Formats: sequence, structure tokens, C-alpha cells
Amino acid sequence: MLKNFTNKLENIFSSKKIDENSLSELEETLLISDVGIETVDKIISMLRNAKFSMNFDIAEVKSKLSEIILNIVEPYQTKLPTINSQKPMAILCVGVNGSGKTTTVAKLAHFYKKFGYSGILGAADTFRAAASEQLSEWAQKLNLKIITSKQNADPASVSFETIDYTLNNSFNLCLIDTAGRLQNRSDLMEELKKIDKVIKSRDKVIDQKTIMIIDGTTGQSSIQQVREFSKYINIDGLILSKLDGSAIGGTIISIIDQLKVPIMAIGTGENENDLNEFDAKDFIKKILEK
Ligand SMILES: Nc1nc2c(ncn2[C@@H]2O[C@H](COP(=O)(O)OP(=O)(O)OP(=O)(O)O)[C@@H](O)[C@H]2O)c(=O)[nH]1
Ligand SMILES: [Mg+2]
Repeated sequence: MLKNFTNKLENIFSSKKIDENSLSELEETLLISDVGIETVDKIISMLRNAKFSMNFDIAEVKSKLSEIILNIVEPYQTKLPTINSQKPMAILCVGVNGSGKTTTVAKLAHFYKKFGYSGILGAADTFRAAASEQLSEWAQKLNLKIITSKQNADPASVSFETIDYTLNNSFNLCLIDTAGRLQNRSDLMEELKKIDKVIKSRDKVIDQKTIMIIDGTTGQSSIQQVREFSKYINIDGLILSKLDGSAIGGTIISIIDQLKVPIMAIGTGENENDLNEFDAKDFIKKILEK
């Protein structure tokens, strides 16, 4: 994450000056690391106002920067939803096309299984036949029950059926996968609202959480995605996927700063184990350490 950031920091502050030159270089480095302009401005102005010792070194710059970013990010670090053993939970996973929803549904089922909770999958992406097949493959791999339907079936009915199955068979949890949708397609967003409404209609018997899956490599456009989705449904938290490999990751800082929305976990690969609850301190350590 934020690749080479530490190297750049060391170059920028090698002259041991916090002046307009070094701050503007830092500004540029943060921008190319996908931290949005408003958040960069905030970080730079806090650093400008920070008190440094006479002969400060790079460790001091890092420590101030870490404190500034931690103050922005840490309040929004949130755990994945806790399951109440008396009442099952339905987790609805939403997001734009290809953001990592189906993979994250599988990762979440695996995560809860490790804690002894039995879950089922609901294939409410009825748009493409391949979507249901992809989730069925995961169900087979992870040995999970899955509720599927015919292609083009109403995703709200699949969600309803998944919840019924969960309740009637005493499962702790169901994870509902939905079709990818662009936030500017109001017909698809209305469909999502309907799915959400159907699930909410069962709120006396099942807890409901909605998680939006964001592709952590998409940068600033993800902020707009979350804003638009939030106009239609309540988002309880985000999972940022694909924060492995060359992902830049600075988006997390701006998403939190701009949207004040909880980050629950990050996805770091294509396998079921590649999901970690978001840890702000660990995230910042990774940014600031080589
Ligand atoms: N490297 C990496 N790849 C991921 C991660 N999460 C998902 N992917 C890959 O990204 C691609 C898209 O993931 P899907 O889970 O199918 O995404 P989706 O949101 O369900 O896609 P649609 O249903 O088409 O909207 C797949 O090739 C996944 O293996 C991750 O955390 N890291
Ligand atoms: Mg999918």
C-alpha cells in the first residue's frame, strides 16, 4: 500500500526542512497515492502547524504524519458485524461491477465459519448466469448451502427465500450477493432499494447489515460511488477489496475523511482467507514503514 511512500518521504525531508517546497512535494506524493485533494490539504495544513524540534529527523516527521492520519482514520475503524446467537443475521453485499462482491461474500462466510457460525449464501445476482455459477463454486469449495434461482428472477425474491431458509433451518447467518450496478443507473438502484426493503421487512426476526464493497484500486471515484449508493440504501460499512499487490490504498484515508463511513475490513487477495478486519494502526504502519 502507498508504495514507495517511505522512500519518497525520506527524500523530501532529507534537507530537514519543513518549508513550502517540502510540503508541496509531500502534497504531490499524497495525491499520486490516491489521497483526495481536500484530505491532502487537511494533512498538509496540520503538518505545517505541527511543532518540530530544532534538529528533527525523518522519524519525527513520520511520527507526526502517523498521528495526523491516525486521527482521521481511527474513529472509523469498525469490526465486522457481530452475530447475536439468539437472532440470525442477513448481510447484503452491494457495489459497482467487478468491485469484489462475490469473492467477499465467500470470504465473509469463511470468516464467520471460523468463529463457529453457520451461514448460507444467497445468489441474488440473477443478472448473469455466470454470477450464480461463480457463487455456487464458492459454496462447493467452502461446503456451504446456497440458494439460487433462474436467470433474471427477481433478486428481491431470492433474498426473501434466502432469509426464509436461514430462519427455517436455524442458520446463524446468510450472505446475499447482488449484481454489480453503476450508481448512475437509477433503474438498477431502485432494484437495490427493493431488495433492501424486502430484507428490512423481516427485521423483527433477522438482523440486517449492508456492506458496500469498494475496489481499493479505483481511487477517488469510489467516493462518488458510496455517496450515490447511500442515497438509495443505508450502508453500515465498507470493505475495500484488492488492497494487495500494487494497490495504492490512499483512498481509505479520503473515503473516511470525506464520507465519515466505517471501514470494516480489507480484502488482500482472491482466496477465502484474504480478508482482514480493518486496523487503522496497522494500516498506517504499513504506509510509513518500508
Ligand atoms: N487481488 C485481488 N483480487 C480480488 C480481490 N477481491 C476480488 N478479486 C478479484 O476481482 C475479480 C472480481 O471479483 P468478483 O468477486 O467477481 O467481483 P464482483 O463485484 O462480484 O463482480 P460483478 O458481480 O461482476 O459485479 C475476480 O477476479 C476476483 O478474484 C482481492 O482482494 N484481491
Ligand atoms: Mg459478482
